Amino acid sequence: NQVSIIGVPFNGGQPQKGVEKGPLRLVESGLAEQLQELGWQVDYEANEHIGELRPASDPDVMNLKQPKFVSAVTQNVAHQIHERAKQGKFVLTLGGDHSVALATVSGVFGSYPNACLVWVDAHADINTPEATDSGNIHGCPLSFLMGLSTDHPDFQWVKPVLKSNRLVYIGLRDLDSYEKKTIKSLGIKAFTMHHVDKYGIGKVVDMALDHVNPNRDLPIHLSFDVDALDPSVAPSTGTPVRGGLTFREGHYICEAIAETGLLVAADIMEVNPALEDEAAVAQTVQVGCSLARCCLGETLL
Ligand code: DIR
Ligand code: MN
Ligand code: MN
Ligand code: MN
Repeated sequence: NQVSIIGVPFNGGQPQKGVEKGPLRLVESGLAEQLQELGWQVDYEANEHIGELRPASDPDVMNLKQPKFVSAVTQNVAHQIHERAKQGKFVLTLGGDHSVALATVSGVFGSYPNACLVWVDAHADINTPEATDSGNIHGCPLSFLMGLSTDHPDFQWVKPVLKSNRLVYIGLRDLDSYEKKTIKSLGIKAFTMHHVDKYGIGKVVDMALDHVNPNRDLPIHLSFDVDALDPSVAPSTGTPVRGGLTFREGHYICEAIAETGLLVAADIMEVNPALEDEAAVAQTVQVGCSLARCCLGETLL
């Protein structure tokens, strides 16, 4: 079994520096070796030069900040991911900010058009270029991938690969009003932290998979923003929100999805080694690595 680690050292989807250092920190802490230990053949693309795709001029378009830079990087990485997935490799993408999901979902669904997407995040990341308050594209990738934002000139390459019944959220607790309206009007299944409290994580993951993958026969892509975890578990991230998933709840999601045997791609996003002290960074990096290992079967017997 082969896994391609795709590092995407990119921060252009949000304003804080440092998230571009996430992938290298995860790899330097031994992730590739850990996956080899689990029996995987590992290759690694660091994408050290994607910063060179930054255009000389990149003014806001509609409300979006740095649209040309985000578009160029994500289109480039989407092709890499598409190629790896087409070869039957498990694609493990390390962010970078969550705008990089434009690349991961485009690449994975290009190879697996019938896949479903489990989005684990404090945020819904479904703002449109008109609706976004922040203008940060890491809050918008799902609107492009679902075809809700078709008129932005810089993102014409993004195909509406994702249907509303193939997306499920877990961990939400910080939504913009436009995002709430969209989730409701499209009938997107969303398990907020309220549902995790009410039902427990075991039942939530069962219900989530029952919704997007009722016969357990479709490929699964997991996109995990580490800010879904409580800030006491993953402190070094750009937009922490209190009241998040515990260490075990986060890991349980990865384990239970790995256990289906249907997981074909996973994203570990928004680890920012420039935020908080070195102990917090080390803790966040460790958690990122262990989530990735769980996705690749570490805790399966
Ligand atoms: C907010 C925050 N909804 C935005 N989004 C974040 O900027 O659109 N996503 N932090 O990860
Ligand atoms: Mn392609
Ligand atoms: Mn996110
Ligand atoms: Mn988030």
